[in-house]
Parts: sequence; C-alpha cells; structure tokens
Amino acid sequence: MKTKALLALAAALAVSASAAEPKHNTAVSGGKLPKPVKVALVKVAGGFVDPVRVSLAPGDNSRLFVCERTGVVRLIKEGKVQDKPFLDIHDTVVSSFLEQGLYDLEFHPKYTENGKFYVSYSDMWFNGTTFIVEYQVSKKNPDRADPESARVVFQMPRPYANHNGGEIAFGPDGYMYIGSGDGGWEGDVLGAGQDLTTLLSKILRIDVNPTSADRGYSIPKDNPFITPGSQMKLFGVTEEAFNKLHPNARPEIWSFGLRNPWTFQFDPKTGDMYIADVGQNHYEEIDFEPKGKAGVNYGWKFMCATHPFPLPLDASSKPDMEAVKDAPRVGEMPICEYSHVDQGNCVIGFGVYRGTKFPQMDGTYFFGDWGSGKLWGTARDAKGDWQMEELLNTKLMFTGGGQAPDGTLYVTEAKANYGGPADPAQNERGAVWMLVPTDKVPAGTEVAPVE
Ligand SMILES: [Ca+2]
Repeated sequence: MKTKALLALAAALAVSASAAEPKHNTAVSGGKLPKPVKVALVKVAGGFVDPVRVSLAPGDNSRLFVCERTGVVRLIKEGKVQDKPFLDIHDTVVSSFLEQGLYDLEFHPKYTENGKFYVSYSDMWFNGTTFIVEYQVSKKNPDRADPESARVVFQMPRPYANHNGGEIAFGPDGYMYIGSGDGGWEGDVLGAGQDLTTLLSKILRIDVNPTSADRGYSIPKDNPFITPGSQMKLFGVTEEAFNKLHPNARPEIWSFGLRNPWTFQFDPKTGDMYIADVGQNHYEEIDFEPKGKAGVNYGWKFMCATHPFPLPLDASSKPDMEAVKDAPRVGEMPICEYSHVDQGNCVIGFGVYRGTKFPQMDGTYFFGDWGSGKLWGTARDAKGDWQMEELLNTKLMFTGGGQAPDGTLYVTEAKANYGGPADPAQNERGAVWMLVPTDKVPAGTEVAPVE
C-alpha cells in the first residue's frame, strides 16, 4: 500500500511539474516570423566613441542618451548630437579592455517626479569593480546631469576583466534587474554559474530605495533565495521544505546559470524577460523568462545553449554531437540558439518592438550578433513554437541598443575590437541606428548596407 501511495504521489508530482513547466522548442535560424516583416537600420547619428547603449527618459521620445564606453553620456536632441554631454564620468571609468567601461544608463521609473537615473560601469579606482551609481538631473537644465549628486547604490568586485555583464533595467515591478557575468576568464573557472553564494553569473534584483541610510539598496522581500528567519530550524522540517532553503545564497539573486548577460530586456507590454546570454566557442543563446518567474537556472556551465559544456570535438575539431546525445540537460533551455560556425560569436539583444507606428514588428524580439552583423527576429507562432528568422546581414558590429517609450528600437554599433588601442578614443567612431520596416525608411536617410 505504502509503495502504491508513493508511486501515485510521484505520478501526481510529475503531472503537476509538467503542467507548471511547459516544454518549448529551441528555434534556430531558418524559421518564419508569424508576422512577416522586412527591416532596415536607419542611421540616427554617428561620431560616438564606442557607443554601447541608448536610453530614453520616461514619457520623452525626443532625446536619446547615448552611453559611450569611455564614461561619457552624449545627448541627441531632435536628431542633433549636443556639444556638451549629459554626464561625463570618464575619470572614474576604466575602459582600456573591450569588455569594461560605462555599460548602461537607466532612468528611474518615476524620473519625471524625482529626476533620478542610474549608470553601471567598471570602476577605475576599484580595479574594475562594477559600480551602479544614482545621479540626479540638474535642477536648472534638463539636458545636464548634476555631477555632485552621485550616490553609490551597488558595487560588485570582478575577479577578471571579462564577462562583466552590464545591463541594468527596471522591471514592471519597479525593481532594478542587473546582468552579472560569470566573473571571467573562460569556462567559468570560478564555478560561479551554479553557485548561489556568489553574485557572479546571475540576474540580480534589488530595490534602489534603501531601507536604512547605511545601505545603498534593499532586497525585495519576494526574491527567490531569501531564507526567512522563521524557517531556520533543523527539526520538524520536511525534506521537500529543506530542499527549497538556500541558507548561504545571496538574497540579491533573481536567476542563475548565466555566462555573460551583457544585454537583456523586458517586453514593455507583457513584462516577460529576454536574455541574450553570450556563449563560449560554439553557441549563442536567447533565454525567455515569463513575467515574474523567479529562481530560474539557465544551465551555465553545465550547458551552453542546448548543448552540454564542454563539448568534445571530433577528429576534424568540430563539436562531436554524437558523443553528447545522451548527456543530461540542466536548467531551462533557450528559445533560440545559433552556431559560431557561420552565424556569429557574441549575441546582442535589442528588445521587443511595441508600438503603433510599425504594427508588422509588434511583439517580435530583435537581436543581432557583434561578430557577424546578422540581425534576427523571434516570436511564437500560432502553435506556440518559437520561430527565429534572419532579417539582416550587415557589416555592423552591434554592441547594444535601447527602446523609446513609444516602442521604437535603437541599435548601437562600434568599431572597437579585442587587441585594439588601449585608448578607445583612437577607435574609429560608432553610430546609433533605428530599426524600421523597409517600407517606412524616411526619405534622405542613410541605411546600413546589407549583403
Ligand atoms: Ca538597460
């Protein structure tokens, strides 16, 4: 009887687990978007030193704040780059290595009321430590930040110069989400991916409003790895309940198992998250997180995209898929993946278009590759399967993007490469582009050449 009851319980659990975790496909290039669209990149402005992000303030579609990796935030106003920057913190940003510098700028969701915004960058004086600092706009001039208003919100030491992540974004819940890479070198030498005691290799979630003056931020009470004090007892707790406790986990963690989430975005309509996780040697991936789903494991370093890591190579130095076909898969699988063989080497997410101007783009997530200049769209078809379609093959080296309140998507592109000049100011200048359907390209504008 007892065995039968256990078997019934196991069967019930299996059913409920599969109901809670619907399986989805992992799309590869070659699919067709449910809403067919042809797109072009229209140049907005050039002359930027390694631009990596574009930010726009809530309710304001007219001003583009461009993050230059060297630590300068330039302002494009009514299509013209302003002479004076919005913010210049180059004397505290280290940018001599390609993956370091000013990463991102985000405006507080209530910016129109409180004038607060946030930058994330690699700090020069703290050996590349990630800093997230709050500033306020000048009370006298909306085109200028107040440099004296700096308040350090968050800092996180980086063991190596690479895999810093960098993206910050406010979720639909008003909390700040932070992309943090695995700490660097290659192959997750620190074992950070599956380690809940480190902030490396994660998406973090914090409240930028501290609850006490001696802290830079506070922890949202429903973060997934907080252990409530009431549960810290060793007796009278079921094994199942113990299994859910992570007494050493960092409470800032939202999700884990990410290699280098340099970009991620929220769908402005649904609140779902798309993570462009940069892969190693063989595959790039896009992860999808339904709104509010906490504590997800995206698999690194057990997995790179849908493939076990490390991948054994065959006699011709190609991944030996036969050797790993029965290997266990760990964590949530991506919705899209592509190979380094002919598709690129560093995935860059741009965002989900949501707007009234271009209905044929609505609901599609757009992303590209830094190495190949290809640009894809992905969305679910009528059956619920993810489709991934190549839309452009450019010569641009994509670095990031940004989205306007009206849904318009922007793309940044720089010419910098590994092994380039130690002073990024010596790099060829990059530009900001706007993603539009080809039949909506404004007359007299420059369009990115495609192959
Ligand atoms: Ca951002």
